Amino acid sequence: MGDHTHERGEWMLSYRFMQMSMAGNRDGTERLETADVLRDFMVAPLDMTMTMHMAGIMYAPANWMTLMAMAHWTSQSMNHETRSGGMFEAASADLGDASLAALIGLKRTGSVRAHLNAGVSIPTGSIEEVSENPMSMGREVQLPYPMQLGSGSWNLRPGVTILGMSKRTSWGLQGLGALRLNENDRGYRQGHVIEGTGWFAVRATDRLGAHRGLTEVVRADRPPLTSGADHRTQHRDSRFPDTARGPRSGKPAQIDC
Ligand SMILES: [Cu+2]
Repeated sequence: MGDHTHERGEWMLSYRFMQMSMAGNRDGTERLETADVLRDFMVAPLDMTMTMHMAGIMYAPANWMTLMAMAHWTSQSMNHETRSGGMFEAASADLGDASLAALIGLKRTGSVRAHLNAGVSIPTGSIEEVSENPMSMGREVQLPYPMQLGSGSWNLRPGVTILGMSKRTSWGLQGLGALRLNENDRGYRQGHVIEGTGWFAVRATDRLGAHRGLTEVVRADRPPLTSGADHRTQHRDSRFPDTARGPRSGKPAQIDC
């Protein structure tokens, strides 16, 4: 997000699609069997899939400043197993938190460039997602943290991006934070996030290149909710490498005017 800037007067519309799936539970770096989780909790999460559609608009009012607005729509579902052996699925889908940012050019010429990311995210995503589960006796109850669609808080998104380019290759490094400014109206605040991303691309044609990224997210999280393993604060802390590989369009579904 916010990995490039524009020249004065340029517009860009973008659409990105992301799909993610994960499975299993860990204690620290150690893998846990579902039975291990169910020894301590009434419910164990099994796997989760998430689909995200992201739309963005960028405009540069000056060469040194690019403005950006982004919104996304998320759909996610998680399978669970209960201590008594029952299975159930929880799902949620709607808008997530929107964001606004200004990208301020620090070094705008030469083969290595840099800009600051000054952003804010707006709590447009729901934190009121509910559903029935086998223990709720027909009542709809609050879904666990990872199934909520927004943070519920206003967040600062400060960051810095460094870009390098030559004729056939380009690379970038970006550090981006999410600092949660307020406790949300359900009485919790998500953990602050620090994300580091690096990428390297070789240009095969003008439009297509290979891309490899690494993201590290550090979270310090939230208060316990109820009896499920994914409702607990300390079980949502993470620090993980997230690698993406594959062809990436140099200009992803965008219209420049
Ligand atoms: Cu752009």
